[in-house]
Order: sequence, then structure tokens, then C-alpha cells
Amino acid sequence: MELLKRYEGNPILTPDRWPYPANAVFNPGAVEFRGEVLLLVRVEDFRGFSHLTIARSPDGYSDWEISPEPTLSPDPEYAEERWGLEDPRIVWLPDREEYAITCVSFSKGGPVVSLITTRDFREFSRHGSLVPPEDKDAALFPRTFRGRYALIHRPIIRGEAHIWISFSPDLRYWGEHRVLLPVRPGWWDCHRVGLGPPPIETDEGWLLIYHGVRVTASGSLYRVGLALLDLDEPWKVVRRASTWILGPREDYEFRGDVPGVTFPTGTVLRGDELLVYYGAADKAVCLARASLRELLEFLRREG
Ligand code: BMA
Repeated sequence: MELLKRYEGNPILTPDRWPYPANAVFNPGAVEFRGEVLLLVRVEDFRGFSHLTIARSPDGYSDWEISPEPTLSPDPEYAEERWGLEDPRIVWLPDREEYAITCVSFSKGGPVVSLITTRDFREFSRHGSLVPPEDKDAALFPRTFRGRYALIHRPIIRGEAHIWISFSPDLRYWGEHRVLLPVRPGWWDCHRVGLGPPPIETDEGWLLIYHGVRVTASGSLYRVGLALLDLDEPWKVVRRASTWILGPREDYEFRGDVPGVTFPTGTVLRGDELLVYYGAADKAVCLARASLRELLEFLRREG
């Protein structure tokens, strides 16, 4: 049984139907905003730099209305944004009554995670980078734990690319760093792992959708896996599925700038239906859906 079912209308967003010249549109943040699905899409221009642009749809599947110009472009005042903004993840922070966007900004020192907040997706406040480079694939939890914000991210340390969790009292000073989900030598997720969309709160724990990389003779394969974290102590992994639930298969997942990539970065939950937005082959935005209940059952069985 297929847990994540691809939408028949895939890819839902492509560079040739973008309102201005773009080489690739992919790896979007996703959120439900004012009754619509709002995607903050990574757009790569023909210099090879990325910025973020909003696309909205009333149902999350079709009728996408794309902003005619970039929503968030790299700001020259912020040195870390020199070579662009990439791969945003979006979370609503109820205590601050604003959205937290964690994206990768590309500095001279390497990729690093930046925090940008907004209430309305029109005006944005920049908070700079969170932890030193090299770091990527980050999202905050939508709530605090014993008064501390928690960040999942993927630093590269001594060449190792595991998923980490860190804590902060104020979103500025970060500590209590721990490895959360390591790569598994020999497995499909042996070379690199990184968080996908922000963690999803369920009765059984925080559902993590992550990508795992295996390097092969003809390039890297980016597939998608699942894990479950303890609800109150999210540094504890309760379950981790052994098999991937989505991987490159369709033409649009092989035909692009980086063939063999499925890279989820945003979800929208409607009742039991989970819409998962992912970048395909670093070229286009795609959609797959799952039943949240089925994903949790699968983790109970396979985790
Ligand atoms: C990762 C990120 C993603 C990209 C993926 C596949 O390291 O840079 O933006 O989609 O590689 O190229």
C-alpha cells in the first residue's frame, strides 16, 4: 500500500509557468493562511541565487496564484544572505502571535539557518542566523518545552550529517545541542539526513518527515522517511520507520537540475488528510497526500 500518494496534477508549479524568468521553483514552505494554502517557494534565478515567492491556492491543489515579483529577496545588509535564501520552513508561534520562517541563507562561510518572522506575509522581520555554518534543514516546534524554544536542524560536523535538536529561551541564544536522528550506515539514509517539513503534533508524539540520502554511482538519491518524537521530551525518538515512504520514481523526479530528488519541506493538515509539498529534482513543486492515521499506524508497525 502506498502511504504517500502523488497528486495526479503533478508537478503543481514549474518554472515555465512562473510570472517572471526562473530557472527552478522548488522546496516550498507551506501554511494555511486566511483560508488558503500559502506556499513560500524557493525560486532560483539565472545567476544561481535563490529568493522566496508566494503562491496561493484556495484548495491547495490547483488555481495557484503566484506573486508577480519576489516576496523575500536576499538583503545586502545581511552578510549571510549574500548568495541567496533557500528551502524555507514555516511554523505559527502562538505565544508570539507570528509565523517563524527558518530558511537557509547562503553566506561566504557556507549555508546557515536564518530566522525571519511575519504576521501577514507582507512585512518581515529578520533575526539573523541562529547557529554557525554549516547548517541547513531547520524548523522550530510550534510550542515551547519548559519555557524553551526547540529547533531541529542539520549541522555538518566532521563531515557527518545527522539531524540535531537545540534549545533556546529567547530564539537568540542556543544550547543543549543533541544528535536527534543519526544517519544509518548501510541503509537508504546512510549518507545524510535532514528534517523535511516542521514537526507535526499528534496524540502519539511529534511526527517527523525527513529526507535521507544515499550516494550512488550516478549521484545522490533523496528519499523520504518517518520518525516519531516524544510529545513532552522531543529529544527522545520513540519510533523510526525502517523503509522510506517516498522516493524518486516519476519522470518529474528525475528530470531536472538534480535528478533523483524528492525533498518535502511543507505540510498542511486538514482533518486526517495531510498534504505534503515537495521539491522534485530541484526543478518543480509537487504534492503528495497521506492519511495521518495511516502514517502513525505504519510507524507503530514498522518503527
Ligand atoms: C540539499 C539542499 C536542497 C536540495 C537538495 C538536492 O542539500 O541544498 O535545497 O534540494 O540538496 O540537491
